Amino acid sequence: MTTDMVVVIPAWNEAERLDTAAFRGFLAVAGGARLLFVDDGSTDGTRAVLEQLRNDAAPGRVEVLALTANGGKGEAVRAGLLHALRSGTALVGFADADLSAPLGELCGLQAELDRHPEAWAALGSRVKLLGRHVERSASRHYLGRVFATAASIALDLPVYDTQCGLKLFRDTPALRLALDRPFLSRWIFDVELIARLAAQAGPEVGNRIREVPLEQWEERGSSRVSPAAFLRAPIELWRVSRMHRRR
Ligand SMILES: Nc1nc2c(ncn2[C@@H]2O[C@H](COP(=O)(O)OP(=O)(O)OP(=O)(O)O)[C@@H](O)[C@H]2O)c(=O)[nH]1
Ligand SMILES: [Mg+2]
Repeated sequence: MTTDMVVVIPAWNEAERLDTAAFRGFLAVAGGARLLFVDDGSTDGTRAVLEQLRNDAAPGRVEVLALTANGGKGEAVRAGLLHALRSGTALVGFADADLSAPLGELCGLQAELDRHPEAWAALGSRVKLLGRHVERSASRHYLGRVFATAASIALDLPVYDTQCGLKLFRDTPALRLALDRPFLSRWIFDVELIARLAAQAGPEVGNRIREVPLEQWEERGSSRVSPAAFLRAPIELWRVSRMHRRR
């Protein structure tokens, strides 16, 4: 794996479930890749757990960005990606703190970017294929598929899984432009990010944004998406698609 990668991990009240051993294991095998945790205004012991992880790691391998107020996953990821880009890195990605997708899956995403030098982004995709280990409860799988299909129609793009929590990007002017203003929504920011990149890619979109089926994805614990956020998602999707079509 390249040494020139920063992985942003948004963390909101993750003290109980954060698998620090797994993060240490990743750092041990991942060359010089760095982890940037964004504490999204947690009110539990997340900050202390993250600072301990940082202090135990080799200098510079783990950084903690602490946001004073909870702003939602989208803004936490955006703040982290911008911070990482400012620090200078060839590749920047994000992953969920629950490690539903093990960080080793980043190898597959990086290999895809290596194979396709013209690509801006490699998006993990949770496809239940024989021989892969993609485990989600039936309800989350089917609700997720309904939303993903609606998102694909809204974007007018054959994208299979907009919401997968593992994504990797090259540092490009397109990415920087896509991150230069806040997202409209807390939970479907992935759709907005893809829309912003797609608008810049035009007919080249399939070469610029590539999806990679993950080898492994395992649902961890209960979802943090509140019922209210779930009900808001169709309205947010409509707003995003309206803005996307206007561009
Ligand atoms: N729920 C929630 N998560 C946040 C927030 N800010 C950052 N996060 C982080 O966003 C990531 C996604 O949260 P998860 O609880 O894994 O989401 P989930 O419901 O399991 O979603 P899937 O795993 O995609 O099915 C985690 O790393 C959270 O810590 C926030 O305000 N609310
Ligand atoms: Mg999760």
